[in-house]
Amino acid sequence: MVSPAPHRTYDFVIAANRLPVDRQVKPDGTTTWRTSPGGLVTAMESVMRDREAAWVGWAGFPGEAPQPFDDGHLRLVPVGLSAEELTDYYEGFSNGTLWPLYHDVIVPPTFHRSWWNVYRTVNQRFADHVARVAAEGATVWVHDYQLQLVPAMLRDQRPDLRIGWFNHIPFPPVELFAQLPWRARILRGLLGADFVGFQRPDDARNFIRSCRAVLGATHKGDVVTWGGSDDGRSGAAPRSVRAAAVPISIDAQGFRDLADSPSVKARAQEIRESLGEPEVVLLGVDRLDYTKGIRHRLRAIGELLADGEISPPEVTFVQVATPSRERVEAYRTLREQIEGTVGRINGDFSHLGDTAVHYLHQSYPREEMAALFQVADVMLVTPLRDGMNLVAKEYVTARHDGGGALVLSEFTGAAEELKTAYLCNPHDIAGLKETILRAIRDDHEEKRRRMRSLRRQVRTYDVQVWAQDFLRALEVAPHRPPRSRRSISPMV
Ligand code: GDG
Repeated sequence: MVSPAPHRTYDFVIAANRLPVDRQVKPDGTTTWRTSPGGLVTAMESVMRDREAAWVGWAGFPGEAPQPFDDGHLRLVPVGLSAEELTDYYEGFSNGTLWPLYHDVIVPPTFHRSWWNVYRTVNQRFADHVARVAAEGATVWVHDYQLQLVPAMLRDQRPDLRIGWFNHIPFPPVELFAQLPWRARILRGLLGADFVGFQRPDDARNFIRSCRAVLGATHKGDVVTWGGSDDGRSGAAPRSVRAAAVPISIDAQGFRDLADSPSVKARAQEIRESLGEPEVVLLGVDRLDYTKGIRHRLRAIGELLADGEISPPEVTFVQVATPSRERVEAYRTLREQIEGTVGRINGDFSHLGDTAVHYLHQSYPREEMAALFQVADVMLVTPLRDGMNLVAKEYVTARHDGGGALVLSEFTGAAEELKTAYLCNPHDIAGLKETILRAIRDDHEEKRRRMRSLRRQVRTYDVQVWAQDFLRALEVAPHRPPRSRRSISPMV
């Protein structure tokens, strides 16, 4: 990785909270960067092939930002964040305010003016970095809820840019969004974009309704028109922004190749043996997050064990709960609750050598994930709310042998596409238990039929298609306001 001449600008710029690389510090103190494997990097590779691109993001550690550097064709531009800024902007406003508010207030969101102030400062810093590296007329793709003010902050400095924003998480109904003390500022921030993309049509509709109710914007179909400016002055030239669903997916071919490799297949066999060759392996894989419905899932499993419907060693449940946001209070409480429940279930239903619930609070390499998916006869994806849920798509892709069964919550973005999964409402514990039993007991042919259709869906609409669709939508997004149809009085 070499640092080229300064002041270069790029036709395509990505802004995301994190850079797609991790810093490695060697024993001798020197540092190198390793590309973090992930869907977003692969997706971006497919749309960056023919153009010089820059990626603006936090480097993953507090303090001064390292100098920009190149990784192949990609220019990486680190944004510096102090430890205090990380506490207020990332753990605070992003994960303590926005995350719960945008996920149906499963836990109560916390509102602190000091967090909001730092969120604004950090968003401005991201916008300034993008403004410096973007070439005249460049395309800028801003990602996710951490950077909702960036589109307008960028538009102010660089009206020449074509700006898109994609929300990886749900956008809440206006009845919930309206709780946010800074609701109007967030919407004005997003309306600096030309195109805003969401996981589900309902998210796009929620956004449009919020623009109408909170700002008094007008809309025609999926195009919102609003005539104010970021600081609330009226009289600025009206802008039109299109809001639509462009659901994210996975690198299906890459994941299939990984799952198909001899080492992953051998590892899958090894895992099955180490579990004692059960007849049925149930699996859950989630970041340890209250949105993922792990407690509801454990409740259903505990009751199925108590009812005698399932029991080890024939049936065993493996739950991987990847450590996440451990400095945020709600996550620490959740971990205690889950670990208490797993302990109780195992105390009541495990026997020496036969464990009812294998609970793993660890992070694993992707190869291990692919092997675990192949071991799972029934995959339990039961979030209370989830923007998409890539685990569901990875699971069906890993099961290229045609086996397996997917139990999927209706409250995931994935449920919009994966319609032949065993769909469930995770709040309905009786219904969830029945669905799990059906997924275990249905005949082989019925399961294969369902999995075939799920695999086809993920193979056809993969992450490369997603990225191309997003950029196409951004390219054709309107410049001029159409004649508006409906307008109502704003809330503020
Ligand atoms: C947000 C939205 C949306 C998990 N544990 C390990 C590991 N993982 C991988 C999974 C999957 C990814 O992390 C998790 O993706 P999800 O989609 O399930 O969830 P979020 O992290 O909440 O992501 C979500 C997504 O953005 C994309 O737009 O789908 O709704 O909340 O790829 O396999 N990977 C490895 N080790 C682990 O221990 N290597």
